[in-house]
Amino acid sequence: MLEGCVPWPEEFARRYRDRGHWRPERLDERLREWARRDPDRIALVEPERRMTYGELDGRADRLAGGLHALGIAAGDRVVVQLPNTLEFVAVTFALLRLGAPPVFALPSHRDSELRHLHEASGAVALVVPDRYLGYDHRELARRLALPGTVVVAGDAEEFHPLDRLDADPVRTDVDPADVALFLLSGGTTGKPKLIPRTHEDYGYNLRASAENARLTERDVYLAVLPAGHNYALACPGILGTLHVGGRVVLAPTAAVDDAFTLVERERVTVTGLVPPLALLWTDMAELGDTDLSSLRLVQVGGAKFSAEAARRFTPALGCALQQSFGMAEGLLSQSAPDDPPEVVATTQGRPISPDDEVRVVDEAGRDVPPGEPGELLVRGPYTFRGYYRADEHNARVFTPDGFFRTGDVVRLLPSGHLVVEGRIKDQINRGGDKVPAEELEDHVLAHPAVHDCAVVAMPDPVLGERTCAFVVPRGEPPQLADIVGHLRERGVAAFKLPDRLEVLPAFPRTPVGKVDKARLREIVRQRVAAGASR
Ligand code: OOB
Repeated sequence: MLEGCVPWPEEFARRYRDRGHWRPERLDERLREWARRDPDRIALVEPERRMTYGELDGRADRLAGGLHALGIAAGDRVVVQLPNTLEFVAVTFALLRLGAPPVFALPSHRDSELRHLHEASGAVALVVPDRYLGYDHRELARRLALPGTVVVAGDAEEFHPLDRLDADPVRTDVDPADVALFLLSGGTTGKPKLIPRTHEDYGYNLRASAENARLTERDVYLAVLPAGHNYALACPGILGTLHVGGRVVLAPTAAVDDAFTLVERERVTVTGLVPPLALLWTDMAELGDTDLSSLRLVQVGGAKFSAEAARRFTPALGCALQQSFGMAEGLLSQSAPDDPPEVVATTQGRPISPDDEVRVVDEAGRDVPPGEPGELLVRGPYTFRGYYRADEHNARVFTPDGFFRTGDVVRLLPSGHLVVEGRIKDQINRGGDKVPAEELEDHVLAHPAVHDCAVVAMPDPVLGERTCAFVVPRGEPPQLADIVGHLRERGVAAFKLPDRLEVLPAFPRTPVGKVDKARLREIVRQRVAAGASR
């Protein structure tokens, strides 16, 4: 196991292998099998390009050879920030074959996040697109001037062009028990943490969710959400679809009209959305201008999907809905095909593995009575055992017997279904985008006109939540635009920028003297409800 990663205790690993959850198979092996069996089968589709299984397999091999020639070897980490493109998939398989785990950054990440990911992972290389949505990632790489190699998909300027990385494949000996890739946590304290996922555990993740979605080689999966996010990557997502020999359509952006065009043209059968997108899809589908008849299953998750929205969804889209409550750390709870419609509308499904162990506990860590809300703790065959190089943090977020404290508040119904009620972790869930409060507070505090800062969620009809920054000013109170400008200068991703600023002379405190965030949430909730705008 890669240094800095926490393995499962031997007895658990043995159990997961004995039960057939973990298989001695690397994440890239099925691709080879499909390529041999049916090389001309289409694996990937972009609006203007297609790639067969044979081509993808060959490209991944040659790319692995090229990356190796640049000095990237087994055990090295590589930060990958690519949009939903053929290159994303080819680079991912190349790195899996090399045994050099990719660390998936989101395309919306900027200087602050990329620098952190690079440092925290000790990466030896960075892979970026030339430009994406009008933003020049080469300039970003230039500004960051990180140690190591920079590879660019497209016009590489002074960097290494991805399309020229083409060399004979190298033989590597990757152990399926080892780390395959790193996902990012939504983050609560400080900077986002890295989540190691092994070939065995992640392979089970994608197989079990593919089974739950009844995914077959006839399915066409549309990747709308970022490819490097767990949801679109492997729940069952891109990797799950390729595992069963299906076809993956890569949407260049999340724009609804573009996605609808792709659904109609490519006869898409399955996709995954966050709730704000699901609302837009519902509205657009009700207009009836596009032929969506190929869709059989749409997953919605990443943030709470209300029961009302869920009830409208199926008639509008004419296909089944699957609620998905998941996390990069592991646990995945999804509606099953045989769940009655009301259960699908009102719950976030059931954990997908019979060996997922869930507990719901009160503040003292005691199990609450069945059906009562409490914090969800989880342990299981695809739930990680520790963040990368984070012993102190791990000691806090795991129980001594290895349950991960999710920070989510849920109810566990007698049927085994979970209902997400809220969260105790200090994070804003902005329509599926996770904004870690403390990280943002640290950035805001660096503004000269800010004496103190507390970031909380405020209700929003579309995104579910938006971000409100409360500040205690130092002298003349700052405006929202000042704070946003300051955050942009510091290279903070756009989805983390506060939507609203509230200025207070002092913060309310809890009896022990901590900032009373519950009170702040209440203040902004009332002000939003009263229509007060600032
Ligand atoms: C997914 O993964 P992450 O890592 O971006 O975020 C995980 C967190 C959860 O701990 C929970 O707080 C929230 O996102 N969440 C939901 C939810 N799905 C995720 N909260 C309420 N209802 C839901 N359905 O977001 C993710 C990963 C795999 C599949 C689906 C979502």
